[in-house]
Amino acid sequence: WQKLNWQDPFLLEQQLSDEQRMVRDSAAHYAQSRLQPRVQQAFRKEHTDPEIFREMGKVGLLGSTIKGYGCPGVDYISYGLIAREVERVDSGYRSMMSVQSSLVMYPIYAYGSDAQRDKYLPRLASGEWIGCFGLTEPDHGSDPGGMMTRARSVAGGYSISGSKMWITNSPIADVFVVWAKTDDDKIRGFVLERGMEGLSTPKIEGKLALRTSITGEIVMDEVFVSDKHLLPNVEGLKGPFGCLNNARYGIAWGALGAAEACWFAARNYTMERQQFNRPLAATQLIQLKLADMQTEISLALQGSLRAGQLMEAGQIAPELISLIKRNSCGKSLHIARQARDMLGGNGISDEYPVMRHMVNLEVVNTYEGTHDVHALILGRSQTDIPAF
Ligand code: TGC
Ligand code: FAD
Repeated sequence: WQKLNWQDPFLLEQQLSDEQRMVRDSAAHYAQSRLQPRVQQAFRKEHTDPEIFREMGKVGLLGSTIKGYGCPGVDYISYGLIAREVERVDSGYRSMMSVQSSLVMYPIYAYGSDAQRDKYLPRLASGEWIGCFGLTEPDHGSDPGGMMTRARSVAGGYSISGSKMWITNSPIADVFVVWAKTDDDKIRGFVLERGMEGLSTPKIEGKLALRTSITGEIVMDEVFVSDKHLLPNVEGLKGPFGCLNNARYGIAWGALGAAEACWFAARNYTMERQQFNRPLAATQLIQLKLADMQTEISLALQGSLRAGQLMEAGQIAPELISLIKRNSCGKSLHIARQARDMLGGNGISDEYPVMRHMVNLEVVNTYEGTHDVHALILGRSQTDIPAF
């Protein structure tokens, strides 16, 4: 019998290839050396540093699964490992990266023309340009099929009017992947650019979570775009959902990085903190919580790894992505709340990462499909009855 590696009970490390470990180590080095030192002040001051995109571009973290166009072309397990390392520092930084990679570069790569790929992908890969993804609207979040944004056919192109709400990166974005209904009522994707007449991107103020990542609206008042700005190779909701599959998969890994940070912080704290003349970690209730954290995180990592293998093999069902996204987010949020409690009064201070992770995970549990919407997706797959 082996002694249990308590931090890695399933020996995930052994299941990775040399290349995956190398990608993970390089992301971990970047996250710990460049992001960790900034995060406390960035969250406190609600500051998003656009330079982070340039830095991530240099390290190969943007559009990392894309082959060509200045992207490294790593596999999906490596993409998950990157998300985990970045989100170990802060969910906001992972948000910035995953929107750029999965929700902006991926649709241009998968649905765009050659000219669109050549124009946008290299600059998005280097972080010279920042991208955002506009699907959610003020009155249509969980039901994007009801969107009101319209792209009316006009001479030479389209006139787009409508507004998108809760859009990661929008106030600092150069490139906007926006979904709108055309005259035939079909949902189509468009690539808009900063500076187009009628386009504005007000920042959403007063966010109590994800404060390192700027969020805004995209307001479009008869924005004219030529035909060259239409993504030619997809129509219908499967366009945006195809992008969301990749992003949700990354979140399943990423949220676990935040959960691990909370677990380790809670363990270290309770090993040191003495009450009633012994460490808190010597009490049964604390050990129960540590055991639950270890169990949920290690099982969820193993599930995410298997999902990554299925992604690579082209055998994954979107519902499995719902399952791991929902599980990782819900469990990570619970772990963060428990860790916050275990740190007592110190748990609410930003000297420790747990409360920041906790409030961030409230967002991660909501965006890219809420916890309950993913339950309904899974319910539909078992019963064939849509209960939305
Ligand atoms: P439904 O009838 O289910 O589907 C319509 C069409 O879409 C296809 N489809 C998918 N295709 C690929 N992948 C998927 N996961 C797909 N899910 C559906 C489907 O086959 C169908 O195609 P077709 O050809 O037959 O037309 O559509 P519905 O309107 O009933 O959908 C219901 C529901 C709940 C599944 C869906 O609307 C949903 O997932 N809602 C959640 C919305 C959401 O996730 N929004 C995310 C916004 S982006 C974001 O949050 C970014 S945050 C990023 C960050 O900062 O990190
Ligand atoms: P609603 O859909 O109004 O849901 C409210 C509640 O009702 C939830 O609990 C939900 O589970 C529940 N509910 C909804 N429908 C049902 C039902 N049929 N049955 C039972 N319960 C139901 N969107 C983008 O397009 N791009 C982005 O970059 C982006 N970034 C974001 C960043 C942040 C910080 C946040 C907070 C959100 C972001 N979003 C983005 C939007 C996000 O995807 C939506 O907030 C999310 O999909 C939920 O939509 P909603 O907020 O309108 O909530």
